[in-house]
Amino acid sequence: MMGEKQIEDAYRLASERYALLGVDTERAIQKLSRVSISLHCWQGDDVGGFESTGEALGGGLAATGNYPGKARTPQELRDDLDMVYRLLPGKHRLNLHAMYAETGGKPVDRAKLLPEHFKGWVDWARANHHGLDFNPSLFSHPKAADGLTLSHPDEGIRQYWIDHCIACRKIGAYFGESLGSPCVTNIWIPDGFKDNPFDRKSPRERLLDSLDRILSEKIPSHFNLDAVEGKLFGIGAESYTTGSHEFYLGYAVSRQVLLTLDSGHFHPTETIADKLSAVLLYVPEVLLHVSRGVRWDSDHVVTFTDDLQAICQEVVRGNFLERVHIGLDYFDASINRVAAWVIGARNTLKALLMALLEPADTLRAMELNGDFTGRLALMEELKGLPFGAVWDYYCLQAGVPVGEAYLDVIRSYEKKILAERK
Ligand code: RNT
Ligand code: ZN
Repeated sequence: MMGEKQIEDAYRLASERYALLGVDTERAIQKLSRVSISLHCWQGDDVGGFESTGEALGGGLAATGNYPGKARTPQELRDDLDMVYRLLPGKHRLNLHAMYAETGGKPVDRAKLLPEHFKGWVDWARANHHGLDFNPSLFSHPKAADGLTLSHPDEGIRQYWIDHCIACRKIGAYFGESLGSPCVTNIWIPDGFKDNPFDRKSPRERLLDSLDRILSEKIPSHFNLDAVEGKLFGIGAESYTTGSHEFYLGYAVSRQVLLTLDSGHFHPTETIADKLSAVLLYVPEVLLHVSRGVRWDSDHVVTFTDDLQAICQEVVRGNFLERVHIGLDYFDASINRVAAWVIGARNTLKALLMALLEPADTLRAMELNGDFTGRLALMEELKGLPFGAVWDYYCLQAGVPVGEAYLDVIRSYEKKILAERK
Protein backbone atom coordinates (compact mmCIF):
# COMPACT_ATOMS: atom_id res chain seq x y z
CA MET A 1 0.00 0.00 0.00
CA MET A 2 1.16 3.54 -0.70
CA GLY A 3 2.45 5.50 2.27
CA GLU A 4 1.43 9.05 3.08
CA LYS A 5 4.73 10.47 1.94
CA GLN A 6 4.47 8.78 -1.45
CA ILE A 7 0.97 10.13 -1.92
CA GLU A 8 2.08 13.63 -1.00
CA ASP A 9 5.17 13.48 -3.21
CA ALA A 10 3.13 12.25 -6.15
CA TYR A 11 0.61 15.01 -5.51
CA ARG A 12 3.31 17.71 -5.43
CA LEU A 13 4.65 16.59 -8.80
CA ALA A 14 1.15 16.36 -10.24
CA SER A 15 0.28 19.78 -8.93
CA GLU A 16 3.39 21.23 -10.60
CA ARG A 17 2.50 19.53 -13.86
CA TYR A 18 -1.02 21.00 -13.79
CA ALA A 19 0.33 24.41 -12.81
CA LEU A 20 2.31 24.45 -16.07
CA LEU A 21 -1.08 24.48 -17.79
CA GLY A 22 -2.42 27.15 -15.48
CA VAL A 23 -4.53 24.71 -13.46
CA ASP A 24 -4.74 25.12 -9.69
CA THR A 25 -5.14 21.64 -8.15
CA GLU A 26 -6.00 23.02 -4.70
CA ARG A 27 -8.88 24.93 -6.17
CA ALA A 28 -10.13 21.86 -7.99
CA ILE A 29 -10.05 19.86 -4.75
CA GLN A 30 -11.85 22.66 -2.92
CA LYS A 31 -14.63 22.70 -5.49
CA LEU A 32 -14.95 18.92 -5.49
CA SER A 33 -15.21 18.82 -1.71
CA ARG A 34 -18.41 20.88 -1.94
CA VAL A 35 -20.18 18.44 -4.29
CA SER A 36 -22.75 16.14 -2.71
CA ILE A 37 -23.71 13.01 -4.58
CA SER A 38 -27.13 11.57 -3.81
CA LEU A 39 -26.68 7.85 -3.24
CA HIS A 40 -29.64 5.73 -4.30
CA CYS A 41 -30.89 3.66 -1.37
CA TRP A 42 -32.11 0.94 -3.72
CA GLN A 43 -28.64 -0.41 -4.57
CA GLY A 44 -28.55 -1.95 -1.08
CA ASP A 45 -31.46 -4.37 -1.45
CA ASP A 46 -32.09 -4.78 -5.18
CA VAL A 47 -34.95 -2.24 -5.21
CA GLY A 48 -36.89 -4.28 -2.66
CA GLY A 49 -38.11 -1.79 -0.07
CA PHE A 50 -39.53 -2.65 3.33
CA GLU A 51 -43.25 -3.02 2.80
CA SER A 52 -43.04 -6.83 3.08
CA THR A 53 -46.02 -7.27 0.79
CA GLY A 54 -44.19 -9.99 -1.13
CA GLU A 55 -44.52 -8.00 -4.37
CA ALA A 56 -41.83 -8.79 -6.93
CA LEU A 57 -39.86 -5.95 -8.50
CA GLY A 58 -42.14 -4.44 -11.14
CA GLY A 59 -42.34 -1.50 -13.50
CA GLY A 60 -40.06 -3.12 -16.05
CA LEU A 61 -37.09 -2.93 -13.68
CA ALA A 62 -34.77 -5.89 -13.15
CA ALA A 63 -32.00 -6.51 -10.63
CA THR A 64 -30.05 -9.60 -11.62
CA GLY A 65 -27.72 -11.64 -9.43
CA ASN A 66 -27.96 -13.25 -6.02
CA TYR A 67 -24.89 -12.10 -4.15
CA PRO A 68 -25.38 -12.79 -0.45
CA GLY A 69 -25.78 -10.10 2.19
CA LYS A 70 -28.47 -7.75 0.97
CA ALA A 71 -30.02 -5.44 3.56
CA ARG A 72 -33.26 -6.81 4.98
CA THR A 73 -34.25 -3.99 7.31
CA PRO A 74 -33.92 -0.20 7.38
CA GLN A 75 -31.28 -0.55 10.08
CA GLU A 76 -29.21 -2.92 7.95
CA LEU A 77 -29.54 -0.60 4.98
CA ARG A 78 -28.38 2.33 7.10
CA ASP A 79 -25.47 0.26 8.45
CA ASP A 80 -24.40 -0.52 4.89
CA LEU A 81 -24.76 3.10 3.88
CA ASP A 82 -22.69 4.23 6.86
CA MET A 83 -19.96 1.96 5.56
CA VAL A 84 -20.28 3.41 2.05
CA TYR A 85 -20.07 7.03 3.24
CA ARG A 86 -16.96 6.22 5.25
CA LEU A 87 -15.26 5.24 2.00
CA LEU A 88 -16.17 8.38 0.06
CA PRO A 89 -14.38 11.70 0.35
CA GLY A 90 -16.83 14.57 1.01
CA LYS A 91 -20.35 14.78 2.45
CA HIS A 92 -23.06 13.05 0.53
CA ARG A 93 -26.81 12.68 0.37
CA LEU A 94 -29.25 9.77 0.33
CA ASN A 95 -31.96 9.29 -2.26
CA LEU A 96 -34.89 7.40 -0.72
CA HIS A 97 -37.86 5.70 -2.31
CA ALA A 98 -41.30 5.75 -0.68
CA MET A 99 -41.31 1.97 -0.39
CA TYR A 100 -38.50 2.27 2.15
CA ALA A 101 -40.93 3.68 4.72
CA GLU A 102 -40.70 2.42 8.30
CA THR A 103 -44.23 1.62 9.36
CA GLY A 104 -43.51 -0.37 12.50
CA GLY A 105 -44.57 -3.72 11.13
CA LYS A 106 -48.09 -2.72 10.06
CA PRO A 107 -48.72 -2.08 6.40
CA VAL A 108 -49.52 1.52 5.42
CA ASP A 109 -51.21 2.32 2.15
CA ARG A 110 -48.84 4.21 -0.14
CA ALA A 111 -51.46 6.91 -0.63
CA LYS A 112 -51.49 7.45 3.14
CA LEU A 113 -47.79 7.67 3.83
CA LEU A 114 -46.83 10.40 6.29
CA PRO A 115 -43.63 12.13 7.37
CA GLU A 116 -43.66 10.08 10.57
CA HIS A 117 -43.03 6.93 8.53
CA PHE A 118 -39.64 8.37 7.61
CA LYS A 119 -38.61 9.68 11.00
CA GLY A 120 -35.96 6.98 11.37
CA TRP A 121 -34.37 8.09 8.12
CA VAL A 122 -34.49 11.76 9.06
CA ASP A 123 -32.98 11.17 12.51
CA TRP A 124 -30.18 9.18 10.92
CA ALA A 125 -29.65 11.77 8.18
CA ARG A 126 -29.54 14.61 10.70
CA ALA A 127 -27.07 12.81 12.95
CA ASN A 128 -24.79 12.11 9.99
CA HIS A 129 -25.26 15.37 8.08
CA HIS A 130 -26.77 13.81 4.99
CA GLY A 131 -29.33 15.65 2.90
CA LEU A 132 -32.26 13.50 1.76
CA ASP A 133 -33.93 13.23 -1.63
CA PHE A 134 -37.11 11.34 -2.36
CA ASN A 135 -39.12 9.35 -4.91
CA PRO A 136 -42.72 8.20 -4.92
CA SER A 137 -42.83 4.46 -5.69
CA LEU A 138 -45.22 3.69 -8.54
CA PHE A 139 -44.23 0.08 -9.19
CA SER A 140 -44.01 -3.26 -7.35
CA HIS A 141 -47.59 -2.80 -6.20
CA PRO A 142 -50.95 -4.48 -6.93
CA LYS A 143 -52.37 -1.17 -8.22
CA ALA A 144 -49.52 -0.93 -10.74
CA ALA A 145 -49.74 -4.58 -11.81
CA ASP A 146 -50.86 -3.73 -15.34
CA GLY A 147 -48.01 -1.25 -15.71
CA LEU A 148 -50.21 1.85 -15.62
CA THR A 149 -50.35 4.44 -12.84
CA LEU A 150 -50.68 8.19 -13.39
CA SER A 151 -51.97 7.61 -16.92
CA HIS A 152 -54.41 4.88 -15.95
CA PRO A 153 -57.83 5.05 -17.68
CA ASP A 154 -59.45 3.93 -14.41
CA GLU A 155 -60.05 7.14 -12.46
CA GLY A 156 -59.85 5.35 -9.11
CA ILE A 157 -56.41 3.91 -9.78
CA ARG A 158 -55.16 7.15 -11.26
CA GLN A 159 -56.40 9.06 -8.22
CA TYR A 160 -54.68 6.56 -5.92
CA TRP A 161 -51.31 7.30 -7.52
CA ILE A 162 -51.98 11.03 -7.56
CA ASP A 163 -52.63 10.81 -3.82
CA HIS A 164 -49.42 8.85 -3.34
CA CYS A 165 -47.40 11.51 -5.17
CA ILE A 166 -49.05 14.30 -3.20
CA ALA A 167 -48.19 12.47 0.03
CA CYS A 168 -44.60 12.10 -1.19
CA ARG A 169 -44.14 15.81 -1.88
CA LYS A 170 -45.18 16.51 1.70
CA ILE A 171 -42.66 13.97 2.93
CA GLY A 172 -40.04 15.60 0.71
CA ALA A 173 -40.87 18.99 2.22
CA TYR A 174 -40.50 17.46 5.68
CA PHE A 175 -37.03 16.18 4.72
CA GLY A 176 -36.02 19.58 3.41
CA GLU A 177 -37.33 21.46 6.40
CA SER A 178 -35.91 19.05 8.98
CA LEU A 179 -32.47 18.91 7.42
CA GLY A 180 -32.14 22.49 6.20
CA SER A 181 -31.42 21.35 2.64
CA PRO A 182 -34.00 21.11 -0.15
CA CYS A 183 -35.19 17.63 -1.02
CA VAL A 184 -35.50 16.74 -4.71
CA THR A 185 -38.65 14.66 -5.10
CA ASN A 186 -38.47 12.85 -8.41
CA ILE A 187 -41.46 11.34 -10.17
CA TRP A 188 -40.80 8.38 -12.41
CA ILE A 189 -43.64 6.13 -13.59
CA PRO A 190 -43.47 2.85 -15.50
CA ASP A 191 -46.53 3.54 -17.68
CA GLY A 192 -46.43 2.18 -21.18
CA PHE A 193 -47.44 -0.63 -23.50
CA LYS A 194 -45.77 -3.83 -24.61
CA ASP A 195 -47.31 -3.58 -28.03
CA ASN A 196 -48.30 -0.70 -30.25
CA PRO A 197 -51.16 1.22 -28.73
CA PHE A 198 -53.92 2.53 -30.91
CA ASP A 199 -54.15 5.75 -28.92
CA ARG A 200 -50.87 7.41 -27.98
CA LYS A 201 -52.49 10.69 -27.04
CA SER A 202 -55.00 9.97 -24.28
CA PRO A 203 -52.55 8.40 -21.78
CA ARG A 204 -50.34 11.47 -22.15
CA GLU A 205 -53.28 13.79 -21.61
CA ARG A 206 -54.12 11.88 -18.44
CA LEU A 207 -50.50 11.96 -17.26
CA LEU A 208 -50.34 15.71 -17.84
CA ASP A 209 -53.51 16.21 -15.83
CA SER A 210 -52.23 13.95 -13.03
CA LEU A 211 -48.96 15.85 -12.77
CA ASP A 212 -50.72 19.21 -12.68
CA ARG A 213 -52.92 17.98 -9.87
CA ILE A 214 -49.95 16.58 -7.96
CA LEU A 215 -48.02 19.83 -8.26
CA SER A 216 -50.95 22.17 -7.68
CA GLU A 217 -49.98 22.85 -4.07
CA LYS A 218 -47.02 25.22 -3.93
CA ILE A 219 -44.20 24.10 -1.65
CA PRO A 220 -41.31 26.48 -0.93
CA SER A 221 -38.31 25.54 -3.04
CA HIS A 222 -36.00 25.63 -0.04
CA PHE A 223 -37.91 22.61 1.27
CA ASN A 224 -38.86 20.63 -1.81
CA LEU A 225 -37.94 20.65 -5.49
CA ASP A 226 -40.03 18.66 -7.96
CA ALA A 227 -38.42 16.64 -10.74
CA VAL A 228 -39.85 14.50 -13.54
CA GLU A 229 -38.01 11.61 -15.19
CA GLY A 230 -38.74 10.32 -18.66
CA LYS A 231 -37.61 7.16 -20.33
CA LEU A 232 -37.44 5.45 -23.69
CA PHE A 233 -38.78 2.02 -22.81
CA GLY A 234 -38.97 -0.64 -20.10
CA ILE A 235 -39.22 -4.41 -20.05
CA GLY A 236 -42.83 -5.15 -20.94
CA ALA A 237 -43.28 -1.61 -22.24
CA GLU A 238 -41.22 -1.80 -25.38
CA SER A 239 -43.57 -0.10 -27.82
CA TYR A 240 -44.77 2.99 -26.01
CA THR A 241 -43.78 4.93 -22.91
CA THR A 242 -46.28 7.53 -21.80
CA GLY A 243 -43.67 9.63 -20.03
CA SER A 244 -41.23 9.94 -22.89
CA HIS A 245 -38.38 12.44 -23.03
CA GLU A 246 -40.33 14.91 -25.18
CA PHE A 247 -43.30 14.66 -22.87
CA TYR A 248 -41.30 15.55 -19.78
CA LEU A 249 -39.07 18.10 -21.43
CA GLY A 250 -42.18 20.03 -22.42
CA TYR A 251 -43.64 19.52 -18.97
CA ALA A 252 -40.53 20.66 -17.11
CA VAL A 253 -40.08 23.72 -19.32
CA SER A 254 -43.72 24.81 -19.15
CA ARG A 255 -44.05 24.22 -15.39
CA GLN A 256 -40.49 25.24 -14.51
CA VAL A 257 -39.78 22.10 -12.54
CA LEU A 258 -36.60 20.02 -12.60
CA LEU A 259 -35.92 17.63 -15.45
CA THR A 260 -34.32 14.32 -14.55
CA LEU A 261 -31.89 12.88 -17.06
CA ASP A 262 -31.04 9.21 -16.53
CA SER A 263 -28.11 8.06 -18.64
CA GLY A 264 -29.81 4.71 -19.31
CA HIS A 265 -33.03 6.20 -20.63
CA PHE A 266 -32.16 6.99 -24.22
CA HIS A 267 -31.09 5.10 -27.31
CA PRO A 268 -27.88 3.21 -26.52
CA THR A 269 -25.64 5.62 -28.43
CA GLU A 270 -27.43 8.74 -27.25
CA THR A 271 -25.72 10.46 -24.35
CA ILE A 272 -27.16 12.82 -21.78
CA ALA A 273 -23.94 14.88 -21.61
CA ASP A 274 -24.90 16.88 -24.67
CA LYS A 275 -28.38 17.57 -23.32
CA LEU A 276 -27.28 19.53 -20.26
CA SER A 277 -26.28 22.81 -21.90
CA ALA A 278 -29.45 22.66 -23.99
CA VAL A 279 -32.07 21.92 -21.37
CA LEU A 280 -30.51 24.19 -18.73
CA LEU A 281 -31.36 27.14 -20.96
CA TYR A 282 -35.01 26.37 -20.25
CA VAL A 283 -35.41 24.45 -16.99
CA PRO A 284 -34.28 25.83 -13.63
CA GLU A 285 -32.31 22.78 -12.53
CA VAL A 286 -31.59 19.22 -13.52
CA LEU A 287 -31.42 15.97 -11.60
CA LEU A 288 -28.99 13.42 -12.99
CA HIS A 289 -29.48 9.70 -12.61
CA VAL A 290 -25.99 8.55 -13.42
CA SER A 291 -26.25 4.97 -14.56
CA ARG A 292 -24.67 2.64 -17.11
CA GLY A 293 -26.70 0.75 -19.65
CA VAL A 294 -25.11 -2.24 -21.32
CA ARG A 295 -27.04 -2.90 -24.55
CA TRP A 296 -30.20 -1.68 -22.81
CA ASP A 297 -31.19 0.26 -19.66
CA SER A 298 -29.53 -2.44 -17.57
CA ASP A 299 -28.47 -0.21 -14.66
CA HIS A 300 -24.92 -1.55 -14.36
CA VAL A 301 -22.53 -0.06 -11.80
CA VAL A 302 -21.18 3.27 -13.01
CA THR A 303 -17.65 2.85 -14.33
CA PHE A 304 -15.09 5.39 -15.47
CA THR A 305 -16.33 5.54 -19.04
CA ASP A 306 -16.04 8.22 -21.69
CA ASP A 307 -19.74 8.76 -21.11
CA LEU A 308 -19.30 9.47 -17.41
CA GLN A 309 -16.38 11.78 -18.15
CA ALA A 310 -18.44 13.65 -20.74
CA ILE A 311 -21.32 14.14 -18.31
CA CYS A 312 -19.01 15.50 -15.62
CA GLN A 313 -17.19 17.72 -18.11
CA GLU A 314 -20.48 19.28 -19.17
CA VAL A 315 -21.51 19.92 -15.56
CA VAL A 316 -18.18 21.60 -14.82
CA ARG A 317 -17.56 23.43 -18.11
CA GLY A 318 -21.07 24.88 -18.08
CA ASN A 319 -20.58 26.02 -14.48
CA PHE A 320 -23.64 23.97 -13.58
CA LEU A 321 -22.55 22.49 -10.24
CA GLU A 322 -25.16 24.62 -8.47
CA ARG A 323 -27.97 23.69 -10.85
CA VAL A 324 -27.32 20.02 -11.42
CA HIS A 325 -28.19 17.57 -8.66
CA ILE A 326 -26.07 14.48 -9.11
CA GLY A 327 -27.71 11.21 -8.15
CA LEU A 328 -26.79 7.63 -8.97
CA ASP A 329 -29.22 5.05 -10.29
CA TYR A 330 -28.15 1.45 -10.76
CA PHE A 331 -28.66 -1.85 -9.03
CA ASP A 332 -26.30 -4.76 -9.32
CA ALA A 333 -27.15 -7.84 -7.25
CA SER A 334 -24.26 -9.92 -8.60
CA ILE A 335 -21.45 -8.31 -6.57
CA ASN A 336 -20.99 -6.98 -3.06
CA ARG A 337 -23.62 -4.26 -2.87
CA VAL A 338 -21.59 -1.96 -0.66
CA ALA A 339 -18.73 -2.15 -3.16
CA ALA A 340 -21.16 -1.47 -6.01
CA TRP A 341 -22.18 1.78 -4.34
CA VAL A 342 -18.62 2.79 -3.52
CA ILE A 343 -17.24 2.03 -6.98
CA GLY A 344 -19.93 4.04 -8.76
CA ALA A 345 -19.78 6.98 -6.37
CA ARG A 346 -15.98 7.17 -6.35
CA ASN A 347 -15.94 7.00 -10.14
CA THR A 348 -18.39 9.87 -10.37
CA LEU A 349 -16.32 11.99 -7.99
CA LYS A 350 -13.15 11.07 -9.86
CA ALA A 351 -14.68 12.08 -13.18
CA LEU A 352 -15.76 15.39 -11.65
CA LEU A 353 -12.22 15.95 -10.41
CA MET A 354 -10.81 15.21 -13.85
CA ALA A 355 -13.18 17.80 -15.29
CA LEU A 356 -12.24 20.33 -12.61
CA LEU A 357 -8.59 19.91 -13.61
CA GLU A 358 -9.10 21.02 -17.21
CA PRO A 359 -7.27 24.18 -18.37
CA ALA A 360 -10.60 25.76 -19.23
CA ASP A 361 -9.33 29.24 -20.14
CA THR A 362 -6.73 27.90 -22.54
CA LEU A 363 -9.14 25.54 -24.26
CA ARG A 364 -11.82 28.20 -24.54
CA ALA A 365 -9.33 30.66 -26.06
CA MET A 366 -8.10 28.08 -28.57
CA GLU A 367 -11.65 27.35 -29.61
CA LEU A 368 -12.56 31.02 -29.99
CA ASN A 369 -9.45 31.58 -32.06
CA GLY A 370 -10.33 28.72 -34.34
CA ASP A 371 -7.34 26.68 -33.23
CA PHE A 372 -9.07 23.33 -33.41
CA THR A 373 -5.76 21.51 -33.89
CA GLY A 374 -4.48 22.83 -30.58
CA ARG A 375 -7.81 22.06 -28.91
CA LEU A 376 -7.69 18.44 -30.04
CA ALA A 377 -4.02 18.03 -29.10
CA LEU A 378 -4.46 19.48 -25.63
CA MET A 379 -7.69 17.64 -24.89
CA GLU A 380 -5.95 14.37 -25.80
CA GLU A 381 -2.87 15.16 -23.70
CA LEU A 382 -5.05 15.86 -20.67
CA LYS A 383 -6.13 12.23 -20.62
CA GLY A 384 -2.60 11.24 -19.63
CA LEU A 385 -2.05 13.82 -16.90
CA PRO A 386 -1.62 12.56 -13.32
CA PHE A 387 -5.12 13.31 -12.06
CA GLY A 388 -5.00 10.01 -10.15
CA ALA A 389 -2.32 11.51 -7.88
CA VAL A 390 -4.63 14.43 -7.13
CA TRP A 391 -7.49 12.05 -6.40
CA ASP A 392 -5.32 9.95 -4.06
CA TYR A 393 -4.22 13.08 -2.22
CA TYR A 394 -7.83 14.27 -1.89
CA CYS A 395 -8.81 10.89 -0.38
CA LEU A 396 -5.86 11.07 2.01
CA GLN A 397 -6.83 14.59 3.09
CA ALA A 398 -10.44 13.53 3.53
CA GLY A 399 -9.42 10.60 5.72
CA VAL A 400 -10.81 7.88 3.46
CA PRO A 401 -8.94 4.91 1.98
CA VAL A 402 -6.64 5.70 -0.92
CA GLY A 403 -6.93 3.65 -4.10
CA GLU A 404 -8.16 0.08 -3.87
CA ALA A 405 -7.52 0.08 -0.10
CA TYR A 406 -11.27 0.60 0.37
CA LEU A 407 -11.71 -2.98 -0.75
CA ASP A 408 -10.03 -4.33 2.41
CA VAL A 409 -12.54 -2.45 4.52
CA ILE A 410 -15.45 -3.82 2.49
CA ARG A 411 -14.07 -7.36 2.62
CA SER A 412 -13.86 -7.32 6.38
CA TYR A 413 -17.38 -5.80 6.61
CA GLU A 414 -18.61 -8.58 4.38
CA LYS A 415 -17.02 -11.21 6.59
CA LYS A 416 -18.25 -9.73 9.86
CA ILE A 417 -21.67 -8.36 8.91
CA LEU A 418 -22.95 -9.28 5.46
CA ALA A 419 -22.11 -12.99 5.69
CA GLU A 420 -24.29 -13.26 8.80
CA ARG A 421 -27.41 -12.23 6.85
CA LYS A 422 -29.02 -15.45 5.81
C1 RNT B 1 -36.40 3.57 -13.85
C2 RNT B 1 -35.88 4.89 -13.40
C3 RNT B 1 -36.05 5.17 -11.93
C4 RNT B 1 -35.76 3.98 -11.05
C5 RNT B 1 -35.79 4.29 -9.59
C6 RNT B 1 -35.78 3.04 -8.77
O1 RNT B 1 -35.99 3.24 -15.11
O2 RNT B 1 -34.54 5.01 -13.74
O3 RNT B 1 -35.29 6.26 -11.60
O4 RNT B 1 -34.53 3.41 -11.36
O5 RNT B 1 -36.86 5.09 -9.31
ZN1 ZN C 1 -33.54 6.77 -13.04
